[in-house]
Amino acid sequence: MIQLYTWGTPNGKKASIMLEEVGLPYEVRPINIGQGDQFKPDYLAINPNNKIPSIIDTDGPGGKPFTLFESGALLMYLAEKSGKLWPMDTRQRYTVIQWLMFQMGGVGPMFGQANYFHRLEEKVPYAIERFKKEALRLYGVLNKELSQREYLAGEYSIADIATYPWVWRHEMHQVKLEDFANVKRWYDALSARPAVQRGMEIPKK
Ligand SMILES: N[C@@H](CCC(=O)N[C@@H](CS)C(=O)NCC(=O)O)C(=O)O
Repeated sequence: MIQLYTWGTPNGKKASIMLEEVGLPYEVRPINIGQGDQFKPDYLAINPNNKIPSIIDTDGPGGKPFTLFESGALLMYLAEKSGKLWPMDTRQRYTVIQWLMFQMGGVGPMFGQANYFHRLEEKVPYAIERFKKEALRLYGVLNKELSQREYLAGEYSIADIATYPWVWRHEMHQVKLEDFANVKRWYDALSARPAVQRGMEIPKK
């Protein structure tokens, strides 16, 4: 059984979409980051970085419990454990990892900052401009790549799962998906997947 520590934000939804896609049994442990649950000692023992998501696999490697944080690592672990969405071919696997790292190092942090500064009451025009510009640049990269392939790494993969919940927040960082036709086509295709729909509803209210 996988215990999933999560909340209703993009990084949390990556993990629940993945668990729904691969069909591993899991139970949800909500960590209300708005109320500071992530700073409680019990949770810091699981994730010293005080962020969601994290998992405990009660039946981890060697049949022993395994604790893991960082959403990218979670996706790789769950792919490897389930044997799904994890290409055996080295080129394909590293292409998936490349786009996953692009999400972890670029899309997530930049869209996150864009969201933060757009919503901040005390407006900081330089920061709004900087992160909006970088978000638009990243949408441009995604759009160009998705003009050549159906999914980021060719086949549907954990790179798509990692990127989708951040694009789901496009209105928050004030990006019109209509301006990025290939991203929109890809976004609509993922939105139509039943596992993505179920994963996006976690944690249930
Ligand atoms: N690199 C981390 C980022 C996780 C992250 O930023 N989580 C946010 C929610 S999307 C969080 O828990 N924030 C609470 C806090 O910073 O106190 C990952 O991908 O797991």
